[in-house]
Amino acid sequence: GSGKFFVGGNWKCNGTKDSVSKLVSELNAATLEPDVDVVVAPPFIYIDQVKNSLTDRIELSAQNVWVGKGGAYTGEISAEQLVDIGCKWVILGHSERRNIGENDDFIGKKAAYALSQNVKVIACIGELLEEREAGKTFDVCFRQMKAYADNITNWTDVVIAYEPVWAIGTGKVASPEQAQEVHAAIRDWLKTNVSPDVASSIRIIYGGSVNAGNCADLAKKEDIDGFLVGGASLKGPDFATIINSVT
Ligand code: G2H
Repeated sequence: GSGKFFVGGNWKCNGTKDSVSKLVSELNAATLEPDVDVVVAPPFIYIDQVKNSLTDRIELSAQNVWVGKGGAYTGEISAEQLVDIGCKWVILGHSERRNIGENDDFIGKKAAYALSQNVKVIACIGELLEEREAGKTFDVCFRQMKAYADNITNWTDVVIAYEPVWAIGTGKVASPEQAQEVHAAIRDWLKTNVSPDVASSIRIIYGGSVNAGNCADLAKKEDIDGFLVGGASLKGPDFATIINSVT
């Protein structure tokens, strides 16, 4: 793989002040491999609580961000506000947001603006089941990659998350071979369409039903540089097992 292993916990729209406090305690108590970048993404409303109680060993991510500078945008949160509270990352292009109307171009613009404010980006891509069955997996992933590439000039602060939609929250994890095949194709696409340097240095992480039991085999694959974890990131010990699956 490329660079340091990267594991993100996407808490999605889950939690209460109490459950968040319990999860933070579990994470603070866990022994984590030093050579792994670890990020958790709580719902916006709990980011500040987590930031103020979680070990600095783990960085904070948002699950979404506004496309430009803040202002009269009811219900939105700006990149400047993420910076203000010490939130260093944002997940963009998740299928659960594409599914409610965010398109490639809007996501690309969000990535560009976040990066301009020094908010790092976990850029998600991935095909639907019917797209995979129609043999369009690479077409879809490359189209989504192109929208990022049309907007991103500096890839240093970008991690790509390949999340096949059929594997998200379904318990149907991609096989290590299925994931590896797409990761290698994405890296190859970057080599041709962005640069060999970016292709070899960028982290490409896998997401979709990763758990404490299936992470080790996935982590062995050459082009899998980490994970974006949903359900299993809500359990401290399981999330720690996934983080420690690198070795
Ligand atoms: C995919 C993943 C985290 P889960 O969405 O982004 O969720 O691990 O629950 O499939």
